[in-house]
Amino acid sequence: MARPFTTATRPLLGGHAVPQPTAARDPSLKRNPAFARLTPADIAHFQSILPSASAVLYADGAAVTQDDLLPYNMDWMRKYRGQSSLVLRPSTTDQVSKILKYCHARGLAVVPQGGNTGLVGGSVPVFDEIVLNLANMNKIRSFDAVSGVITVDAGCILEVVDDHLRTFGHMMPLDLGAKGSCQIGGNLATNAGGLRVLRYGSLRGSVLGVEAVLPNGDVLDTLVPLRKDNTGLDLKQLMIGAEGTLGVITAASILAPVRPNATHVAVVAVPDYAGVQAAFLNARTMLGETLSAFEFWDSAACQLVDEHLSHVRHPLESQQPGAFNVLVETAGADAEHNMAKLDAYLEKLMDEGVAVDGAVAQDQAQALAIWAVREGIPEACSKAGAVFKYDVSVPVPDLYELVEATRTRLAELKVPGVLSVIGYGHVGDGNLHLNVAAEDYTKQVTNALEPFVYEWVASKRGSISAEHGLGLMKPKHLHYSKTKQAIDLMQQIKKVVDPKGIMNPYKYLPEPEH
Ligand code: FAD
Ligand code: 2HG
Ligand code: ZN
Repeated sequence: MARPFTTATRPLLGGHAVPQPTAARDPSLKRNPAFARLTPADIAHFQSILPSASAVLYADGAAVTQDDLLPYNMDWMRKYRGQSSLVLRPSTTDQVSKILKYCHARGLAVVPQGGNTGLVGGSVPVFDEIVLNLANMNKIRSFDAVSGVITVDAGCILEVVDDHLRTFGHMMPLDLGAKGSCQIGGNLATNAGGLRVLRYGSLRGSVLGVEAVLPNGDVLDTLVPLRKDNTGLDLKQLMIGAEGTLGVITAASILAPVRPNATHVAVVAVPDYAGVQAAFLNARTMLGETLSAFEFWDSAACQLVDEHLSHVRHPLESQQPGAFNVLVETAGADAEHNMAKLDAYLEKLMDEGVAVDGAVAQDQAQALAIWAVREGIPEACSKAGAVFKYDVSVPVPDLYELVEATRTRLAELKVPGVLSVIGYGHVGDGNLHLNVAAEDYTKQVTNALEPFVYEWVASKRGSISAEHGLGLMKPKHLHYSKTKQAIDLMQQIKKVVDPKGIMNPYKYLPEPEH
């Protein structure tokens, strides 16, 4: 089922003002003096590796200005802004290899960048790091219908790959609201979760092989299309979820499941969070193997969608304050069987008073309209204001408590400028998105939320990053989810793979203690 992409394609300079550079707003960030600064000889060298004029964007103030590079320096949320004056856009693995070999020798820092839809500040520079943008590496290398394995360049857009697979009756095992902009390399680098984890599991399990360029320019080729391979450490897993700190992913082989030919979508209104849990429990038992997505959002999220997305209409008229909506999707081979199951499920929810309202999509257009509400929430929220995003894993029964506790805290502290606190997400995976929309990214709001949110999550033994990663936002909070031993080991691995620390610096891990 194709879903409309409405979110990450908004015009970059519409809406809120361009933020101050990240480093100007956070004086604790210091440029690493060990990194070299760009010289005219560097630019000439990069031009010799990338002969196409549009592949080397250097802000010399004449042909290319710093403003021209804003889309590469600023993130989707308009929260983080770097000050790079050089963007490189290679088309081949060999070019990436030559670029990194040179950067390694010179001590030039590099930020790999995919679709720049990341939500933790990982995809843009902090200071003057070179942006290595993968958009020109966009070839689908092969698809084998027998094994279902697709091999693609890292810069392929997720939706393009999914559409390609559709023609063979297959699909990507992952889907997210940013599918029209995010790239496979970015998906792997963040180990993206999204809307299909409930059915197809973590992306880690679907990736059979990765081709990556290491920080010294060596190419690590693990692109084998094998489902089973127990020959030593599984090095591709090091690259998945490393957020560009251990190298640049240039290609991947992914197991693409057969696309189910019958998909049904329903939206149900429940009066409280207990209702969300009851609906989920019933979905698991009654829908069994046909259940393919289970998402939820609160009435405050509904309100933001109503207010800010004129093209999206909620299918359920009555949206009581304090109530919740759940989206249930089933997918399988037998349309009649699946529909009968979904009908029985919805009937039970209504009979038992779990649900107070509901609608089942009668056709593809209606199914897309229901998904548009869910997928439109991040965009609606960002139109409301500056958004503080927390992406956490906690046991399902405790999940919504965090939203309530956050509302209470912000009200008690009388924090100025807070516009809305909303909760939504992949409840079937125990993954909550807590979004706080505010007038601006102020210290007062940040200090009210952090470390409060992280402490709350740690008290439940949850994760402070369920699916978005760590980026620039979370390294100093990593200890809430990982032990000292685990962080030490990660730092040691980083040192071995990237001894000069040129790959995506200032991010992902805290600075090692000396
Ligand atoms: P970027 O944002 O460009 O980069 C993300 C990180 O990966 C950076 O650290 C970057 O350095 C690194 N990177 C990028 N490409 C490479 C590469 N080739 N090699 C090495 N490192 C690389 N995320 C979810 O998990 N689930 C969701 O449901 C979800 N929904 C979203 C909805 C919206 C509207 C938006 C804006 C974002 C959403 N995201 C979601 C977050 C984001 O889209 C994902 O994290 C996505 O996987 C990032 O891909 P990208 O190509 O945009 O990567
Ligand atoms: C989603 O599930 C994404 O919609 C984005 O992961 C969540 O913006 C967010 O907080
Ligand atoms: Zn999500």
